[in-house]
Amino acid sequence: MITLYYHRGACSTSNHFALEDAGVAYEAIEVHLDRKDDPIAQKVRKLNPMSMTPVLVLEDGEVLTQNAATLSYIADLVPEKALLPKPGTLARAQADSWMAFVASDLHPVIIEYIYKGFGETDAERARLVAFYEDRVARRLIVLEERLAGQPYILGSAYSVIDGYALIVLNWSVPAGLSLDAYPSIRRYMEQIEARPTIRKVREAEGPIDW
Ligand SMILES: N[C@@H](CCC(=O)N[C@@H](CS)C(=O)NCC(=O)O)C(=O)O
Repeated sequence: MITLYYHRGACSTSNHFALEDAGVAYEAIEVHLDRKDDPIAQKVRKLNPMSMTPVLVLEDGEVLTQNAATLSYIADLVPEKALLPKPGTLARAQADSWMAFVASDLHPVIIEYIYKGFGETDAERARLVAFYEDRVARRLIVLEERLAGQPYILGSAYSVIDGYALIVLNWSVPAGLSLDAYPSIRRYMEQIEARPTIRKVREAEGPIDW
């Protein structure tokens, strides 16, 4: 059985979605990495010295980290579910490109957006707000345009990339980032949140305390 160590509402929850969609046998264990003496946190820190989730422990004890790898691995366990296009195809290369967009562009800029308030003077804060507004908007406009003409990032079918994008977009709430200018993104988030597998995972993990 695969074991997932996750933090509720963090990017690791997208792996919880993927395991549920894949329908494989798994155990999902919540970890609070900020709790120094917690035995599960200590174990996860050993498994991933960067002290981050997701951490997957595979049936043979092999450890796999990094969303782009863990999500692809889970999708490829069940090719019949088409949670990603077949490896080695151009469609898969395009999917990898969108996975990288979510992991390397969208994920960090929404986290960074929180820093916009860090300036010590009004002028510095205004400069940071303009800087981070521009950085995040450049990514969100790309996603908005993509979703204006199709329901999911890869087209008409849901993929593990969408579950990851949902989690990252959810952070707009604690980041204080308004998505009002992005109606297709808002529609997309509601649509994914309503999927039975996503709802099942949300219920299993419990409410998120932003
Ligand atoms: N590049 C990593 C990023 C993982 C990541 O950002 N994990 C966050 C949760 S979303 C985390 O564990 N943060 C804890 C920390 O930074 O201390 C990946 O794709 O797996």
